[in-house]
Amino acid sequence: MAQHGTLGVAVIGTGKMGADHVRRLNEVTSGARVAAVVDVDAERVKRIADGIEGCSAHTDPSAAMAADGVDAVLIASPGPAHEAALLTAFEYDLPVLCEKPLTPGSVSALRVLEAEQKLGHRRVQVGFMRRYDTEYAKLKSLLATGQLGRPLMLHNRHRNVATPPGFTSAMLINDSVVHEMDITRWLLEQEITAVTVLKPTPSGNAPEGLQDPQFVLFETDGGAVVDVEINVNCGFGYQVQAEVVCERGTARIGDGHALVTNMAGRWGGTIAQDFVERFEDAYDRQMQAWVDATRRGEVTGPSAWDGYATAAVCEAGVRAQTEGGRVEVELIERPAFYS
Ligand code: NAD
Ligand code: ISE
Repeated sequence: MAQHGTLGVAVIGTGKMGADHVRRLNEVTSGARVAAVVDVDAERVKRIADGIEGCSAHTDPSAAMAADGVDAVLIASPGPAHEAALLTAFEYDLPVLCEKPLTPGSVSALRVLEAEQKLGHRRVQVGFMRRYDTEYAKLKSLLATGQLGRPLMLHNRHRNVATPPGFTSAMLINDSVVHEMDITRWLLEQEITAVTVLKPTPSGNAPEGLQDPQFVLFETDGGAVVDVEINVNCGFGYQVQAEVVCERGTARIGDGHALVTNMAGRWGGTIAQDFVERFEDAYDRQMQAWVDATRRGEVTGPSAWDGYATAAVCEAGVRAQTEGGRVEVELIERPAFYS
């Protein structure tokens, strides 16, 4: 470890998520410091590094990984840049927290799996932060007690206020529903075997040509059926809700009832406006867990296998969206390395 046993982190990509992770590492997380920052935007990365003591600025991920005091890597560049950054991190044998997606396709994800297995030890945690959300964690613990019986169905709602420019119909699956793919696999401890996508008439809020909302169905190898409303130009707020229907009861999270006010003959509360606000605690806990595990020499949390499995489900989802019908997920047998 670099200074006083703290973990020196190189942050690759300093846009919306990367900049927030830099702030988090500096101000919230204990036991870590930002030792290097990387971005293809040289001015931006210099501006960020200038505000952090002992932090170097780079436009090349490899130079950052070789920089003084770098012990670990956080990848927050766009998905298509992840594979190259991951393979470079493996060359330096550095632990990595990689924002979702691991890579944007199952073939590239398999290359990452193979390279990590060649190292002989796990290095990657994928940033499926919902696993660190208090409400999802409570739901998972409740299911594990068995009190409710076997899960039969899982209903999900995933709503964003509006999409950024350039957001495509496929991105509703690859960027947004990928979180429900991970959470379904994690909560139910089952693999997703098939995907069907239904397409209502697009909302008047959606940009021209965007298929929004979509209704996505998963089938699992444990016989559960899962639905996802993905609705990314709803206009009113950021909402992520989940309800598990089991043999002896149901359990639901995400209603946002943390603070309810009563005033002037009305009751109500506020709705978060984006993921940074809704999942702030989850991002914080994810980062602390990664730093703590890395300092212990361990790798925990969602693995490269989880990144590969969700990439395979995304591919089936995009095919179901464009070709119609039910599309089966093609998955390799899980290597013992990831059991
Ligand atoms: P962004 O466009 O705001 O930022 C990306 C940054 O990376 C930009 O500053 C860009 O200049 C830089 N960049 C581009 N190519 C690069 C390269 N090859 N090397 C280094 N830097 C490069 O994007 P974002 O919204 O911050 O998303 C970044 C990652 O975080 C994506 O993988 C995305 O899917 C993920 N993400 C996760 C969540 C979540 O809830 N977990 C939410 C949003 C985004
Ligand atoms: C974004 O990339 C995320 O990961 C958010 O968590 C999700 O809610 C959003 O829809 C995606 O675009």
